[in-house]
Amino acid sequence: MESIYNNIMSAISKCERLLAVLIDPDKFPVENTSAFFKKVNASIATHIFVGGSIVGDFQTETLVIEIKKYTKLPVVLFPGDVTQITNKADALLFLSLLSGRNPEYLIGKHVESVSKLRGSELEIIPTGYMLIESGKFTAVEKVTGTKPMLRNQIQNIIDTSRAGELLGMKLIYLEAGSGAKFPLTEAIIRGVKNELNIPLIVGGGIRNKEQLKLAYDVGANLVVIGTAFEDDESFFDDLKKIN
Ligand code: 1GP
Repeated sequence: MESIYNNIMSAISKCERLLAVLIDPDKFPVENTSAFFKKVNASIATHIFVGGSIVGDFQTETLVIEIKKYTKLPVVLFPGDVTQITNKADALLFLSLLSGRNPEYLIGKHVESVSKLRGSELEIIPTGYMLIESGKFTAVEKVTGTKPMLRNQIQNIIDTSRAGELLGMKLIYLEAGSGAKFPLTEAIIRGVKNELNIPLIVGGGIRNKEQLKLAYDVGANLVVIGTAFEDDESFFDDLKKIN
């Protein structure tokens, strides 16, 4: 497979809007994969992200193997833990939790993962991950023991994302948290995008076409949606490809 990161860059240069369907191995019934991917493949989705905050050993690998049977879309790991890394996927978001100050999620888990990544063909994409408060206590906060950034402290959010870029990260993932009550505000997305020279991923709490369009219009290059598809697969019908 061609470089997923290069494909993202090339899509952005053509002003294409990218959409990742997030699948949490802990919540997704593997036996639904075939039916679910009929809908995914007919939709405007461009990427599959796989990961979750709390996932049992081998659940991710089993699911990735199954997903690969039903789609040609790139499968990108979005791991909540080292145990979720599998060579069966195409790429790995190598996440640093820039919004928090827990060294385990800034460098500790990364060191732990190296023995697993040695010799692996996974494309590794260093990604600055930033959790912004969304009116709900999230699994990320619970697992990482960190607090999200305050949504009214926009300059701090902008400066943090820019620091991630200066550290050499290739993507910034701005996150309201899975199942967030409300998605990130226009001001946050726009402010961060204006300062960044690397692609911007936005996710959390996006449940309809209007919110999706707004996220793109104000600067998201790639939007991630999970819960809306988990709750109601008919959302894929709204996002069908137009041939
Ligand atoms: C979570 O950004 C993703 O990490 C997707 O969030 O489940 O709310 O769509 P939702």
